[in-house]
Amino acid sequence: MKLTRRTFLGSAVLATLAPSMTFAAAPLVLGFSQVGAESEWRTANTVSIKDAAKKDGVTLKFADAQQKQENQVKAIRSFIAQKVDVIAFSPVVESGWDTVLREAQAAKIPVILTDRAVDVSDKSLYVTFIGSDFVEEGRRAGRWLLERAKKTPDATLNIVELQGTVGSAPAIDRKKGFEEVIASNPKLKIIRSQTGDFTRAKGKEVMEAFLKADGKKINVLYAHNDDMAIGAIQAIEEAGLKPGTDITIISIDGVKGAFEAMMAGKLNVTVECSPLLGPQLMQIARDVKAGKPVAKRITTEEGVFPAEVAAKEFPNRKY
Ligand code: GYE
Repeated sequence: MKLTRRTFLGSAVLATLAPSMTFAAAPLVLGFSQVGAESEWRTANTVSIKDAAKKDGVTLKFADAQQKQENQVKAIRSFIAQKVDVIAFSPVVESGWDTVLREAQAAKIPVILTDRAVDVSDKSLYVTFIGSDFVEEGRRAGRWLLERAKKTPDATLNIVELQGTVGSAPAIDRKKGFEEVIASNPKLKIIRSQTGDFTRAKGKEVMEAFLKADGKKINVLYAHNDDMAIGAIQAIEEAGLKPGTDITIISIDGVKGAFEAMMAGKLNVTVECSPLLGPQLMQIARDVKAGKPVAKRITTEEGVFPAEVAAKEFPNRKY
């Protein structure tokens, strides 16, 4: 009797366990090292990744590097030690990744780059790079200015530039694309260029220094992201000038704050850069885990939004 009962119970337990053991695959474990929380763009990017992981049942191990490469290297090493299925990260700067990426490769953990690129000679160190074409964003900013300059063909336009984080892919590429395009008009001159580290506080601080040095000579501000432009707008107002009128302002990202500034007449144009990479990242991570081939480069589709369309577009903005 006892035996039979045990056997019966045992098989009942087995019967309930068996389907889950056989059919439900273990959730994918994804280690993600984020740059930091330096901008509105970054906050939206983090939300997109966390939401997509939740929705897809992916176990996300999320680490914020506070804009420091050494923290990202530590996070990647800890993901390797934890034997996650896939590692993804948004590299704060382009160079200096070879060693840690080789460690991930030796541990047979695939690496996905999101948002920013790395500069490594061995491209097999990562499976794919999902993100924007930053050189093209810089060109779009430059093309908008070329058009605008046609209104004042005889005037020299003195440009000040607020660069993103030194050594980061978006700072290098947005500078390059912009310079490439404006080179066709010798009246467009970059008179000062300095980093504002992609933050409002630094954008304001550096713009104050630009204004102190050149004041009314400045005709155009090109900021590598909206947050720095918003910080600079404050500096311009505090200096008694009208942002968007006395100084034409061009920036990149297309966050809500930029649309609000455009609607207030203080920002002239924003070039879109989408932070909503979460759903795509989860899909690719699953494909990679399943051994499916993935494209080496997945480029985000983006537009340009001048102030004239800001009010109409604002309700459609998702970040
Ligand atoms: O433009 C900026 C952020 O890497 C594309 O980083 C991203 C940039 C974005 O801090 O706002």
